[in-house]
Amino acid sequence: MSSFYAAETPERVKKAQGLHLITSLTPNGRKVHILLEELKDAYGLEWTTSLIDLDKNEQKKDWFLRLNPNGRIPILIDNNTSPPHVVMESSAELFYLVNLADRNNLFWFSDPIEQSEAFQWLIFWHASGQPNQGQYNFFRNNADRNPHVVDRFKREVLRAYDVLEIRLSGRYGGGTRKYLAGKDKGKYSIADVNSWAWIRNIRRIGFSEDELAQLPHLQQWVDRIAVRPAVERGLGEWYDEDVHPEYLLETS
Ligand SMILES: N[C@@H](CCC(=O)N[C@@H](CS)C(=O)NCC(=O)O)C(=O)O
Repeated sequence: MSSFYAAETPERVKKAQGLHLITSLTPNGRKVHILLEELKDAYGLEWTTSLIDLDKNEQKKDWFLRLNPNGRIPILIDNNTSPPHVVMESSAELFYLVNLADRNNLFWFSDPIEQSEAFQWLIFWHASGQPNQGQYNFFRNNADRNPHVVDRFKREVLRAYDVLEIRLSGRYGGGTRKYLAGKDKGKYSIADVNSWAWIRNIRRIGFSEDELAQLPHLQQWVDRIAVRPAVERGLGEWYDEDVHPEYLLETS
C-alpha cells in the first residue's frame, strides 16, 4: 500500500472503496464513463468518480504517476483487490470492466471467434484511430496551425474511418452490419464503445460534405449508438467539474 499512495495523494482517492475512476470529459474518459453507465443499467454496478482538470496538469504530478506512469487519464482503481489494482489505457479499462462485471456477456462475447473480432476492432481503434484523431484535434485547434500537419492527420483519420465504413457496409463482402464485432450483423460491444466516443462528432470535426458522403454506414452507426441512455449519461454532467466541483482533485 505504501508504494501505491503517496502523502500528497488526494484523500478522495486514498479513501475510495470499490471501483474508483479518475477521469475528465475527453474522448478516452467518455468511453469508460459509457461502459460504466451501461454496466450500471444492466447489473447495478457501482463506482465512485474523481475528476482532473487537465489544464492544471494534476495528471503529471508524482502522486498520479505512481498510479499511471503515462500521466494521462482515464485510470480505474479496483480497491476490491489487495493491493488495489490500477488499470491505465482506456481500452484495457473497458476489457477489465467486462471481465469483472459483464457476467452475461452483454457487451463482450463468450465465443472465441467473436472475442477475437471484438479484440481486433478494439486494438485497431486504439492503435490506428485515436492517436491520429488526437493529433488532428490538437493541430487543427492550434493557434499556429500548420496546414500540412493538419492535412496529414486529417487524411489518417479519414483513412481509419473508411476502415470502419468498409466493415459496417460490407463493401467487400459479409453484408451490412450494425456493430463492429459479432456474428451476422454484430452485437453492440466494447469494440463499439471504444471508437464511438471519438467518432460521435463525425459531422463537426472539419470534414467536407463530400468526405462525409463516403461514410454513410459509419454515420448511421454513430446515430444508432447515440440514443442509448447509458451513452447519453456517459457524455454528460456527472463527469463535469463545473457541475460536480466536489469530485475535482487538486493538490498544491
Ligand atoms: N492511450 C491512452 C491515452 C490517454 C490520453 O491521451 N488521455 C488524454 C485525455 S483523452 C490526457 O490525459 N491528456 C492529458 C495529458 O496528456 O497530459 C488511453 O487510451 O487511455
